[in-house]
Amino acid sequence: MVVLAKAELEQIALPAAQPPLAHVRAVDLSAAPGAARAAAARALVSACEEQGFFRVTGHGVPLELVRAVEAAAAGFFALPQAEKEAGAGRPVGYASKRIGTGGDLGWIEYLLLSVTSAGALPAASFAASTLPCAAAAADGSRSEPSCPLRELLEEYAAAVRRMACGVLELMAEGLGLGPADAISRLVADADSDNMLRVNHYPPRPELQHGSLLTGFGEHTDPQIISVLRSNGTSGLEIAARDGAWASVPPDADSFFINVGDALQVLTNGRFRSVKHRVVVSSERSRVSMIFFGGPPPGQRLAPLRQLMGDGGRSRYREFTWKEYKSSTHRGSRLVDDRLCRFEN
Ligand code: GA4
Repeated sequence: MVVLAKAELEQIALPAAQPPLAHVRAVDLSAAPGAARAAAARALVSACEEQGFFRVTGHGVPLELVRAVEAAAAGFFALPQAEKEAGAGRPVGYASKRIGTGGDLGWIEYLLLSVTSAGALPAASFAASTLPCAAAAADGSRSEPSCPLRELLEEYAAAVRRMACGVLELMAEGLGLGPADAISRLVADADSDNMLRVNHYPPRPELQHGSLLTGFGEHTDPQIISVLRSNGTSGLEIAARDGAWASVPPDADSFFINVGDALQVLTNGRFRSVKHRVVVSSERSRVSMIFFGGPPPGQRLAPLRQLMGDGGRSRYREFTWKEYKSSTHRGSRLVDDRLCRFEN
């Protein structure tokens, strides 16, 4: 349950609903090699240039798996608060209403988890009873009992990571990069810093001040790519390059892809990370799951040489992912422009 004081509710009240996004580009990941795949690769590149955002169809992630994870996650969020809080942790674990360390609040509770290379979530990501069924293993005397939510999240993370790599391979093709894994290897590496976030936005409370609430405030994702899925409930909004906000129509079958800051750097600003936020206006709970594909901590980030052109100038100074990540987590507010500190 998310409980906010009146002053906190006022802080996250939003004035108005935004118009629906006129067109969300769709990219078919299952397009057959040849002309259809080349067209999909071009559509992907245009979408990244224009909006930093698109949806993928033909993604190969079984929808039964997705629905099973969503149902298990809803079961977790329905647990008594004390049980969920027992697994509270920073930066990974369960948390409610507080996002990051800069004082951001939202009408949200969530699980934030690290994903290991095989797509599995290490036990270390789950403080003893973060997940309902992990508690039984806390005495260490027995082998861990089966935990449906953990198992489903592992399976889901593995499937979505594979899909994210497929998207990045198609992207490399569209950008004319060789080798095919020029970008995807950064997310597929054994040390890649991938994360999974499961968000629960409870239905909007009765409000005296304004009728909308911020679920997750405006920000860009620091990673290379984010793969987002929600349970067919509205709330996601993205900002166009001119700053106008639009709501993304819910889609229960596709996955949405966000360009992150690190991809903006790799493409020397050709792709721009998309500003987005979540607004809570619905009578229905929204559950969303986001896979964040980040590079290994020591990975140097700089524009890919093949995208610089002759005599091209890098818009960013070189830095490591570890450097960027620690600068983004050090008390920064969601809304902050974090990349500007790394511009040349
Ligand atoms: C946004 C993307 C991911 O959810 C996240 C978030 C992180 C957090 O929740 O701790 C951050 C946010 C995100 C960007 C700026 C900093 C860090 C909260 C915040 C204020 C896990 C991430 O990597 O960056």
